Amino acid sequence: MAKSNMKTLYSLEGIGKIQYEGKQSKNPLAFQYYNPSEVIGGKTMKDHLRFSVAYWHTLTADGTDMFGTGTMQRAWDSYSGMDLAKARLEVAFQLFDLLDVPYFSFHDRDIAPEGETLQETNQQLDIILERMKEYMKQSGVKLLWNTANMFKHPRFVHGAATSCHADVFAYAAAQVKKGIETAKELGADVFWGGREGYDTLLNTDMKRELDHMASFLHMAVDYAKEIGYTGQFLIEPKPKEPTTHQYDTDAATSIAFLKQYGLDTHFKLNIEANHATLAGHTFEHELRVARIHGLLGSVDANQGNSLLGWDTDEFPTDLYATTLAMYEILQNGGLGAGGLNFDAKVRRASFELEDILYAHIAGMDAFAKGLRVAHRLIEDRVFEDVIKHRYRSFSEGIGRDISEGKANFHTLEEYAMKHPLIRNESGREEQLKARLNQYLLED
Ligand code: XLS
Ligand code: NI
Ligand code: NI
Repeated sequence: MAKSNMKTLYSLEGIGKIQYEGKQSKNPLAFQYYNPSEVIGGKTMKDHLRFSVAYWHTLTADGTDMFGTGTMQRAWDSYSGMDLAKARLEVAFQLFDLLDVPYFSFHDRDIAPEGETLQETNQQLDIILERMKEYMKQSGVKLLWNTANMFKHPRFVHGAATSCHADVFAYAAAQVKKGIETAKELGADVFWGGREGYDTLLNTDMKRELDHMASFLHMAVDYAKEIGYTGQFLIEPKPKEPTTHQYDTDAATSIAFLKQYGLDTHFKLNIEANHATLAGHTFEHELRVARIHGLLGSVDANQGNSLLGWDTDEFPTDLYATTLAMYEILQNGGLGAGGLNFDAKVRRASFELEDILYAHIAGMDAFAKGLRVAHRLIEDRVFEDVIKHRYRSFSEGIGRDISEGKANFHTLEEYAMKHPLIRNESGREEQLKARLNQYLLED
């Protein structure tokens, strides 16, 4: 593909590929912890972490917030329409190259503008997808997942698959059909509920909406089968925002929904850190819930702001969170076809182009550090041994009977009567947190 003079235009001139320089480095355009080729536990860091750039935050978003207009200084914004879409695509692959990330993700509407009709929208999308395929081939960068934006346009005011209007359901189906075709061509597919929830029960038939959502997802599974798409479908839990109550509130709720409707063999979860905390859980809790059900598919790597009550989608820099997240991911045996997708945006006041690089470097280093620490914690069985010891009463006597399903209320009552003295032991929470700190600081 012909290169334009956009490199200069985008002011990335002079910035070379970001290199690993080690933790003593003071160079803000270098990695201190992320050393892609370094092998940890038999796998390179690059293969463990499978980083992905989120197109919508990094190439498309302009810094608009509830009170103010865009602030981002993006030279490519001088274009409009399809020219803008093409310019963003070009700069996207320059960024992927500089950061050496192996994956990216997008919503259909971030990469190409909507036309007057669905036909025109699809045509515009195809033009960009064709080019994207070319760039992907040249660079080796792959698509982690694509998804349908079914929340921005006013037609989705009442939701998409859970809209009260059948025409919207049909439109959404057409959009996801195209998304599955795209995924078959380029990558995986993810469903984020968008506006799948309700604002007030006074006008809502909850049972019907849940049934509709399930039948929508079954149709997606059927269509995938029909066209021979074998990638992974993902559901991304989120508790609120934009609707007051989202149906995919958290991992446990999403799993119950998938099981209730016989969808759990077709879908896994894409766990997002900021959605976890919005739901009143820790990131590691949501990962654990998904993991123990065998449904951890992929991760949206970001963080929230505990002082703000909304989805701030900040770049992840909290080392406790990245360490405990990597702990879950390693215990899961990795993310399979999933990855760590930076569903994160630079702050509105970080409006210069370089900030995109600093932000990704910060996130990549935070997860690289988390990986190193989590790997050592697991190798040294720091928590495993404590946990094993803590539950030891279930490996002998009455405890073993309970574990092996040999106990019943009669035998347990008899036992309880005979053993009136119960001796509990300390949970040692503070001591364990100090151990975690020690590992974090040592590495
Ligand atoms: C928004 C979601 C969104 C999904 C993809 O809160 O996190 O960005 O990841 O639609
Ligand atoms: Ni997300
Ligand atoms: Ni989010």
